Amino acid sequence: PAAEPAHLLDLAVDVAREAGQLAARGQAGIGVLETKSSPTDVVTEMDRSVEELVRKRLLSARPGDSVLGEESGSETGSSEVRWIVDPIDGTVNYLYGRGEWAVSIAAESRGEVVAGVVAIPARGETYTATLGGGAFCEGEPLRVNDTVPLETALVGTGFGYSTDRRAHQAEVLRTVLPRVRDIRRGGSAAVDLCSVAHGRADAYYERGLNAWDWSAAELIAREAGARVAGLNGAPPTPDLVIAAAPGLFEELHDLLEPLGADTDGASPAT
Ligand code: LIP
Repeated sequence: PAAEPAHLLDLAVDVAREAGQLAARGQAGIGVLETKSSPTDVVTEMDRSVEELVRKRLLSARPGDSVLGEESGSETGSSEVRWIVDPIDGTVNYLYGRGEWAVSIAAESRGEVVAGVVAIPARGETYTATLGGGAFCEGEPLRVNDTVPLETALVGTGFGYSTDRRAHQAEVLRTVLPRVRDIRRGGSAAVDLCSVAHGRADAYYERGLNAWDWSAAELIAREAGARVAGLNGAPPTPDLVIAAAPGLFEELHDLLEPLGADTDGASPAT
């Protein structure tokens, strides 16, 4: 099948909305659980079922495609298109009945992300972008905030799950917090990147993400005018993702680099 970004996006939007409804129904049920399973099991279960639905829908529409998903890894097809899927990004928010979680689906064609959707069911907001075609929220065009000095920037970030990583992230934050307007820890990287695209935050950085967390939202932020990169302009990697309007991006980058924000800190002396 043809791999025009607009067609891939249409499919991704339909699938993300359907998946979002399934997940939202599941979230509503978490509060009334019986003791036979713990809430975290239920989230893991839901993560799997949502990813399964997304896979099924994408591959029945486009049988030769490949899929990389957070829950079940990669499945390789014969076409030039690969889908990158995070069924529920922001699982801790999901578990606690909060609204900041998203279904994220990106379409990559010959190794380049050409379409992306981040559906946020609890807010009734769907963010979309195609490569070169701009970024939108519910059809409204998005633009990042004008560049501001770091000291007046609202900066989103997030923390990894391992305690060693967190200790160093706290060290980095000790330096960053007094230098910015304020910090937000939203709990979903995909939503955080969309917030930069939407002007609801000026910048964002996080260490320890995976491609399924950032792929769709990176395109959305970029198409809205943000720079999204790791250190020294390299493409995002699990080491570090930074996003902000040009100018502010460099200021944040230059603060983070000497702090070793792309590392877990100095290894203990031997
Ligand atoms: C989460 C990220 C969040 C990060 C968490 C976690 P998940 O993804 O979106 O920004 O701080 O450590 O990785 O696990 O909810 O899909």
